[in-house]
Amino acid sequence: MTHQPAIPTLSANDPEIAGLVEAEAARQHDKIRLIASENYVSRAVLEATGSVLTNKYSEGYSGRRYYEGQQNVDPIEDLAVARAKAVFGADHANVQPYSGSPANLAAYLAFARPGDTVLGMALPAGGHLTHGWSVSATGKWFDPVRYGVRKETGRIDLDEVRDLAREHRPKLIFAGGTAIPRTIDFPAFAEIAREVDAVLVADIAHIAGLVAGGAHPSPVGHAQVITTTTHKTLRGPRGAMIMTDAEHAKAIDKAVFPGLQGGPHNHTTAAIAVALGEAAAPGFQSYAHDIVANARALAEALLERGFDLVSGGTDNHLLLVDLTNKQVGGKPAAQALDRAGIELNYNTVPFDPRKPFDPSGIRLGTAAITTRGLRPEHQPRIAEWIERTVTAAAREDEGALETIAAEVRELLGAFPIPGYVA
Ligand code: DSN
Repeated sequence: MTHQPAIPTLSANDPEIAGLVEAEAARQHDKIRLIASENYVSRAVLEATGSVLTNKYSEGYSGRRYYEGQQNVDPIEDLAVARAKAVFGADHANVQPYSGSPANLAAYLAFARPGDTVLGMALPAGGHLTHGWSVSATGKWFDPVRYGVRKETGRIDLDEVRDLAREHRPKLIFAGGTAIPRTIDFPAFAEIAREVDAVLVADIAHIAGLVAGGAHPSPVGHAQVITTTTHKTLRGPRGAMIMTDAEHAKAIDKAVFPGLQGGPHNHTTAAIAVALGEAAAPGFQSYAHDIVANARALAEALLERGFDLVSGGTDNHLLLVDLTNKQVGGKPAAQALDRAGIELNYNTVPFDPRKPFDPSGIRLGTAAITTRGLRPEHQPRIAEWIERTVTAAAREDEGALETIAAEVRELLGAFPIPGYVA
């Protein structure tokens, strides 16, 4: 039972860290991983991430660096950029942001000034911290206005978005978030942004793989700026990219470097290129559609068991469950599910009466289990385990959780993961 690629030198030189890496590989093998922002990357992506490229400094852009020795890094970054443009059909791509939050900050630096108004989705409604939430620098240094979802439907209220945009004339409008189970209407957001002369930033971190695989409409041609992490449904390394139309390219490049960052992480750039190569290969389109099919099947199975899904279901990889009717909070449920071998996170639900650190909901996503090969026919079993666990959690029945964890491990034994040989 070992991590793949194998880590013999690490094991010899630093057994303490190696032991924890091995334990993490086993943990990722033994759990049904339903955290909506996670996945299993390929072994090729793992190899690129662990390569000697981590040794190199490359401040600047290809052909315009501040350090010598870029004979290999330049073509790697060129490939990553070309593949991003091809996969998404974008005019321009910057693959250097360290992760999603810095990518979003680049949009602020490029197109707004401190104190300017920005319009984003409220965090408790499904937005992201960097869309202007109060505790984020974006909420402290800018003047944020927030939209939410309709109480009756759990869906984005585009009338509210339009009204707020007309009233506040934001410099930036963010479309996208971290807990949105439904299709995002990019053309409608674009129309609103055009009307008030705002730059539309589509944050597709969660759905990038679905967009790449044709399982969610693309924001290209609607949003001038598209930010994304590379490690969620897109199934690449921890990192991010920004795509733009031709007009907004230069400002974004200047904002990323030298505006916000120094040297790009070249090992990550290479791994992004590898992941984008995989996203362009035959098979990725089916993967993207399979993620959605699994999410729909899981939603149906949970609804049949009386779970209350925000918006009543899902169009993408993500489900948000309000556990109020199950008499258990999101946090104790998530902790019990983890002990039962089902890993997810507690989450606020729209209009949540409870506190963010102890909210009413749990968030689930199907990107990782789909990579692993689980199919719609497995989803009723997962829903059954979730129900049994939630019931056991309400009764504080630890024995029931151990039984479920053993059943989970038995099923998963037939579904290998790329980073581990059992
Ligand atoms: N942490 C990411 C997520 O889980 O959605 C957002 O930053």
